[in-house]
Amino acid sequence: MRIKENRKRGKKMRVLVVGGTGYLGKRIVKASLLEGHETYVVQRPEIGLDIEKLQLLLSFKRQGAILVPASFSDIQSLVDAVKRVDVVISALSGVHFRSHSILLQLKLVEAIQAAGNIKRFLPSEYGIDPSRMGNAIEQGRDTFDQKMVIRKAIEEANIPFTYVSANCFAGYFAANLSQMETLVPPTHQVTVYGDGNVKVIYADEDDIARYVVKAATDPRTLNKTVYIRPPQNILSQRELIQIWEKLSGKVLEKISVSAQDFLANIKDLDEAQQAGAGHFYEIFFKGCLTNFEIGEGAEEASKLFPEVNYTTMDDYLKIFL
Ligand code: NDP
Ligand code: GO6
Repeated sequence: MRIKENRKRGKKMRVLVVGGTGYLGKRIVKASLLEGHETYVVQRPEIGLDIEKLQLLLSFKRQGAILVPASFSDIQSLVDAVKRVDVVISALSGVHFRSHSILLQLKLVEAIQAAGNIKRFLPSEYGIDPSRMGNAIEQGRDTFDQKMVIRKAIEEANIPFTYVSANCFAGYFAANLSQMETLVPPTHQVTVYGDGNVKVIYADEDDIARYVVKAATDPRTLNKTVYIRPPQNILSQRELIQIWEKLSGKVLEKISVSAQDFLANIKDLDEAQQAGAGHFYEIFFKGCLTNFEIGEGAEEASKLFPEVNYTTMDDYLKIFL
């Protein structure tokens, strides 16, 4: 029903999701179907015997998505896929933790340029705004540098774009009260970064996906950056901890770590964790998510799309009770 209503509003677009079986990508596919867009999802032959990915793709198909065979080792297959749609949303993997995506994304940009028909491209960003990270510490810098390489390729090819800065995914940063190397709330002690009063921004991944799809098809976001800053989710780490303490009825022991000690401890971590720690440092000590105003050439998602009833961290954390 909802899908039909949206179609009647006449905003129907053909949307291709690349990386559609990934952590964020699957949510983008669902959000696109919910918006009533004709939703295309890349099906890579390389998934081979990955039955979970295949089953997910088939469930998308059952919900009305169109599966498009394409491979990053066959640029023509990407061009053919891109030619079938108006909008391309990339949700390819980030650099650390999983697999290296910069070369893949550059191939995608090349295919979009060759196809010449795309009205909007969203590269896989969805985090810290890489254009503001010129002074980031060495650990984790790659993430930003590589995303800037992709931006440059997009802009040089004159491809219409939207960049989405989604801030902290709740699953990686809120569920754990912003603790590293765990994804669930701590039960006794919590590490507090510095004084714990630096403002950060958390967002539920399903909400992020909805904002992404809306931004991808909205004329107001053409060639702009969209920041996802839901007002109630702009919180300090201490405020987040307080929300959990109130919900759980238990007070946690707070152990404060200074910037100096945090940096010193990074050196003992493996490479992926070092990158993660570098990101935590920029977010929780340097305040990179909130130390600027959204100015000219940018928009804020919850203002643009007030119809999205975003999840507050109070509601988000209830699942862990
Ligand atoms: P995933 O690691 O889940 O990967 C997404 C997709 O990338 C996969 O499903 C796959 O597509 C594709 N992919 C991975 N490796 C290859 C390969 N070798 N060849 C072809 N395709 C490949 O990504 P995430 O959802 O975790 O990340 C998406 C974006 O979100 C990234 O830009 C990341 O930086 C950002 N992010 C931001 C966070 C935040 O807190 N702000 C947290 C986590 C990520 P297929 O579906 O075709 O198999
Ligand atoms: C998420 C993480 C969580 C790392 C971004 C190590 C790009 C971004 C907010 O993949 O490294 O424990 O902006 O021990 O622009 C990872 C990365 C978070 C998850 C950050 C990310 C955030 C990527 C960890 C950990 C929970």
